[in-house]
Amino acid sequence: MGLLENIAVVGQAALDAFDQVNEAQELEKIRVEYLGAKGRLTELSRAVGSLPPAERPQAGQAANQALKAAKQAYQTAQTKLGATKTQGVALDVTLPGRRHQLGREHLISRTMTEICGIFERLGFTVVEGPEVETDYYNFEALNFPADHPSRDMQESLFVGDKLLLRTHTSPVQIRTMEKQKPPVWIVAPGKTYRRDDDITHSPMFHQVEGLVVDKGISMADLKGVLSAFATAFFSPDTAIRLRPSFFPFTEPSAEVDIACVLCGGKGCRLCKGSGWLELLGSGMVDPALYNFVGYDPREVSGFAFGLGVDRAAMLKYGLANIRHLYESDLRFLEQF
Ligand code: FA5
Repeated sequence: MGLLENIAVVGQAALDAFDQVNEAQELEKIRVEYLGAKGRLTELSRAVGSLPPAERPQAGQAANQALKAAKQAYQTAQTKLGATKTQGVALDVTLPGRRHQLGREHLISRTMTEICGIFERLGFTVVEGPEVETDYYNFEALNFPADHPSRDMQESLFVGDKLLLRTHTSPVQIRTMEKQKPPVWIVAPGKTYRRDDDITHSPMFHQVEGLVVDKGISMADLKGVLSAFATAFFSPDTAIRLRPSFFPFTEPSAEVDIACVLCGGKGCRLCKGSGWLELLGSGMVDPALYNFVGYDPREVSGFAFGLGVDRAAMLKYGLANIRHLYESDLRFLEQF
């Protein structure tokens, strides 16, 4: 067999071998056999130099072509084996599964749901109102006259002329009474906004408003309902007290305190020695409000309250700083 013929035969054998190989170690062996320093194709192309000058160009060209084709076939085989290897890993059914981490309700949402659930069991219905509110519903119809200093109690964030981010959930009282005749037993949860920012006050926070308007409602009903709430939410022996206060839309008004969750009323650092912690604002609905919604104050009476959800969560879970609730730090959130 002449050199030219030899190159053709060995070249084809190399191509076939690279085409059929299906294992990386085998591929390396074939590479060494044909393309290594002493490989069969390498030796053949080296032999071209010992041919008579007239035969060299043709044999040289054939040897180069065979080498090039074999190298290409080698690369193709390498890629094919690499891809199969990756595919094998992806399909390895013996590997342990990856566990998906389950999320959970944020502490605020959970507290809100829990609070509303307690009131629903007491016969209240849950309603909602807008977070961007008009001056009329946030203040005027709640008996805050324009330019009255009582508006200063709430650090309002205005977003337009007579349009603001609601400072409390009390506007839902008016919106509900406009739509519905007594009896009314509602709670209204939602976000509220004030220009406040310290360890117990956040610019965005949450309230649950409560409103009852019915025949013969008295302050005893207010105290009974809020006492039932406090014992269900905190613990069965939680005492409450009503402390005189002022809100333009309730008369009389009362702050409701609960016995300190840490010392039970004896006096400690948390309650600053008083034995009590402030929980919410409340009072008997001021009859002036009934004029805005067309109720007859001789027929019905009612009470209302506004509970800080963030405050309730802080008291229940012993949180020292309200900002923990809004920093999205999983190390904090995953504790609850
Ligand atoms: C009110 O907002 C009245 N609308 C409550 C009310 C409703 C009274 C119905 C009478 C009848 P006050 O401004 O006190 O009241 O806020 C109520 C509660 O919201 C506070 O006790 C406190 O728990 C919470 N709160 C107020 N401002 C903030 C704040 N910046 N960050 C977190 N909680 C707050």
